[in-house]
Amino acid sequence: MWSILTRMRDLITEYTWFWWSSSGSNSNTVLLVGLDDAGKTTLTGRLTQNRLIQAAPSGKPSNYEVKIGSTLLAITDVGGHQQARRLWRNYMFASTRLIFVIDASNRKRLPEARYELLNILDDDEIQAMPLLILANKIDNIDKAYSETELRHELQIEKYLNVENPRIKLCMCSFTRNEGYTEGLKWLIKQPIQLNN
Ligand code: G3D
Ligand code: MG
Repeated sequence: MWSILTRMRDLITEYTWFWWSSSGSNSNTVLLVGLDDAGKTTLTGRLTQNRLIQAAPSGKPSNYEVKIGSTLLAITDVGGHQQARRLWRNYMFASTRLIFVIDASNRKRLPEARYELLNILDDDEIQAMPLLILANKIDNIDKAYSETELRHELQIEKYLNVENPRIKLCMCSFTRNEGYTEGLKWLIKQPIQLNN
């Protein structure tokens, strides 16, 4: 009985959070990064139309506008292939918040994802930017890392074990529409520096 109530509460949260008001700036630029195939396009489909969209072949950066309460997010997806990754840093300077999507079920590519993530976290010039890590595809239950394993594998414990962490890790599944709303709510509430 309790699990049914919990599931109902989760469902209501997942489908109504768009209308919740938020504190913070009225306009925010969010850069969406992560390796190719992590689920970035799937997330933008969820956020803009709340449905699964067919991923277009990687190419030009894509821009999306998402209204969350009183907060308008301008989300840019630059792509995740090697060539696109070189652009991430340039786009970061025009952004106020970051989302890093990881395929939590792809153990083979975890070192590659960790390398790119730590590059961002250790970059002195973007230290102040809040960063949400969305560990996607946890519906692949046989392969997906647990949250504890992932914190360890990504070597992000030191960034999380502080009083006011600038990063947050959320375990989620975009196809199941689960697990990412709490992270987005956290992200838009973080104080931002406009002149990063
Ligand atoms: P990208 O934009 O980061 O490159 P995409 O990634 O959004 O194009 O997603 C890559 C593949 O992962 C897609 O599969 C997509 O359906 C799948 N995917 C996205 N989110 C999830 C999820 O939560 N769970 C699972 N199991 N798969 C997911 P295809 O087959 O179309 O390439
Ligand atoms: Mg894509």
